[in-house]
Amino acid sequence: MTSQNSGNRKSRLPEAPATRPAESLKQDILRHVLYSLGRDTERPDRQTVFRALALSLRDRLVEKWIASQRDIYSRSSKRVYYLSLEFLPGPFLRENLIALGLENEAREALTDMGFGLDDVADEEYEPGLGNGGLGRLASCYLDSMATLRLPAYGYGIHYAYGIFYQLIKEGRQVERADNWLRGGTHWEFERSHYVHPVRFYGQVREWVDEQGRLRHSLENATTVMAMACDMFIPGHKNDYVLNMRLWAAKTSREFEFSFFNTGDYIGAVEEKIRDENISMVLYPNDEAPEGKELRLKQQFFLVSATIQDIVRRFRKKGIAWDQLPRKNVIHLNETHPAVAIPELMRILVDEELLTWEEAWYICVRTFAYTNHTVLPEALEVWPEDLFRRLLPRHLQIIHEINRRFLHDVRRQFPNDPNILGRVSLVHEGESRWVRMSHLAIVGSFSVNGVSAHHSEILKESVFHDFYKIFPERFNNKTNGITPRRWLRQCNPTLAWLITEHIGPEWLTDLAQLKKLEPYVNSEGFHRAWMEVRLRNKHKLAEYIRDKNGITVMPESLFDVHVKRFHEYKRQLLNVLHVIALYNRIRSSPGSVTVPRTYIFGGKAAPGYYMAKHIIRLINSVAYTINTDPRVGDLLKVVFLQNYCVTLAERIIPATDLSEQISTAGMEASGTGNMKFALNGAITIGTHDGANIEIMEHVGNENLFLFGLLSHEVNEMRSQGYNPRLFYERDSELREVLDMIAGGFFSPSEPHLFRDVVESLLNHGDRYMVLADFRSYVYRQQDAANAFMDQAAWARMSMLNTSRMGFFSSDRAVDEYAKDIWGVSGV
Ligand code: 9GP
Repeated sequence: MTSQNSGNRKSRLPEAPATRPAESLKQDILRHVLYSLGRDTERPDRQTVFRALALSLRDRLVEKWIASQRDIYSRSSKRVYYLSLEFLPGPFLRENLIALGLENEAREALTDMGFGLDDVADEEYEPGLGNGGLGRLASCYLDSMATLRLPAYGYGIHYAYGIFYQLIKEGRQVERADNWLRGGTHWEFERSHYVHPVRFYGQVREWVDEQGRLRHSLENATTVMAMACDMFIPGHKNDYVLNMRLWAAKTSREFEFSFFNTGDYIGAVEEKIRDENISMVLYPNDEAPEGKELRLKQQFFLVSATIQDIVRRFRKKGIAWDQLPRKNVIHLNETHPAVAIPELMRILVDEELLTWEEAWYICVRTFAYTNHTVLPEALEVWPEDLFRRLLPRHLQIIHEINRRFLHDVRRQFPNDPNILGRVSLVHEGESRWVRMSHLAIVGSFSVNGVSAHHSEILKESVFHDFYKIFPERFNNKTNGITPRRWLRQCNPTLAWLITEHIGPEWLTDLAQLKKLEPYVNSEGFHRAWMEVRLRNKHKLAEYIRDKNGITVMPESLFDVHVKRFHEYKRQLLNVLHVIALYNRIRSSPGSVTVPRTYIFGGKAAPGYYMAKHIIRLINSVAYTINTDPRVGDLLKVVFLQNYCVTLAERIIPATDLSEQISTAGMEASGTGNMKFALNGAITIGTHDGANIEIMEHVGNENLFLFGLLSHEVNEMRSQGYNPRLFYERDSELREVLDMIAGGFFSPSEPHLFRDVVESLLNHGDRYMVLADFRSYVYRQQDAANAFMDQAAWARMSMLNTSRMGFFSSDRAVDEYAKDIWGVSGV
């Protein structure tokens, strides 16, 4: 990442106070080069300039943050605390420059120093503190909360290692540690004085105090300190800045002293390392919790430090505890931070000596919970034994919550005794498990899904019993994405073209994009639109040539499937179709007329065998096709390694066809689908998650939906789905599967991919790949036909962009603010 390019000799030490913003920025950069980074201002390298620019922006951000905090204090506003085990902010530099309105000034300042803004921005290494959709959504929401001037705080973990760096070696995924901190942190402030003790393990002591009250306290606990690291999230050109506070684990001082005093120096250091491990690494599992003790520790670590912070701020107000929900709302992003519910109960009952009823009244009015998945394996549960060992008092509290809850349910449903087992917070069987989603629902006043379709599924099936018990709690908040990053920043020329025609208001009011519609019939606009898109494709083609050594035709249809690898996302269905096309090209040249470039990207959880195997299959298929001279430019297959926010920003603006092909009923929402459509890509997708709402907004004629509906998936399964029938009936499909199983793509290891085919034919094809294959092939043909008419394609592309206004995270966050949080902008 570092570069030795040095600037020209015009650089100088800080001079007299500058007046022009560009000049003032330049002086700040030089000051940081010298005084913060200790480098010679005459010849800073690019990395140094990047860091100095970041520090100069941080100066501006912190000033605005302090002013924003004062505003919140002076108005005594109700605050929103957004708790998430993951945030995936992506690189900050451009986003901050745009938000601060300093892009041109930075360009000028850097040019003056002999650097290009693009090159300097490329020096940034993004913090990968999330797995995918859930973490990226949290970051989009912080951006919108800042833009809407909400009194909000993001709380998460400062992992030393984020999501692993993915390499593709001989077609296989190889994981490398992601040391995102190796270049230092230029955006954050480490608050070594802001530490909270977090206590694990130990035993609960019960005792009676002088007033005759039964009290509980934790003895012999292990204490780890949580230290705050603050990063700033600016609103769009509104001088408002929010704080994302990430906790890093530090060993406690008493601990160090005790060991050093007894002379066990190495012991002290070992313990220190063990304690600090808590925030060492992000778990790389998306949609399938690993159930490891360290992960539960991480969850409690975040929760305990955050609740202490919230309580500290609340105490300063000196008002009664029952005012807590009037002044604060705590949002749980998934069940990961749900242990916040018993933690707040513990503080109120054990420390503040409120009665159980008083404390529960406060809790249930303070928490709100968003569910992001319906996959059974992703619904988080913890072995009760583990809970008892790690958080003994919290388990007691969960049992008490459960006892009272089941008591009420029994009264509400006297004729349905089985409901008790279904809704209990503790699953009782051979082994006992704490069900975190049940805890989150029972302890929150609001439970929402993330697309209309998903929220219906929650009510109708996954949480149907709870919906009967608490119908008023359930609601929908369809996800959204920030247009600042996902159009203005990643696709600056398209953004400029849009602004030129309809003005800049769309940046904070995405519905304004509708104003583009009159231009869809203008030939000049068409041409400009397609020119911008083609230029983006040229840039991506260059990147592919540099990174993968593959030459692709920018004029070909760029068909893109980038997201996490999971069987339900069905990258396998895509590759089956690629092979079918390949066979058509080989068997009847001339039958495939639209040249295509298939681009894949995404990480698989390191322990997820089948997902990794599918990555390998794609790379083997890519090798076979790309080296077959009969294919030529008609078909190219590319796997771009290490998909991340930075890479998404390159790929999305260059995409023609966006693959959103999950098994219906399994993708809660998706947000990639929104990013592509906003940038003018056409969706090929299933009736799933937010695809359905995208179809409602852009029009059925402007995207390609296919496949079974969720209720058809369920019906087919309950009637005994037999994937073999599809294999037997469909000769094209049969040929494709036989090639994979027979080693066509792995000649040196003929059995290599047999298990992929087995999973489809002999193990039930859980994700209904074969059932949807034929309708997918037809819709792909429709897409190819549509692409041949470039004018019609351009029209579809423009209509997609112009009708995506609803999918702004500003709209989504505004709905959260009004319907759930009860807060408004300051
Ligand atoms: O799988 C969902 C994805 O569909 C959704 O867009 C995203 C944000 O709401 O959350 C994902 N869920 C998870 O990552 C795990 O719950």
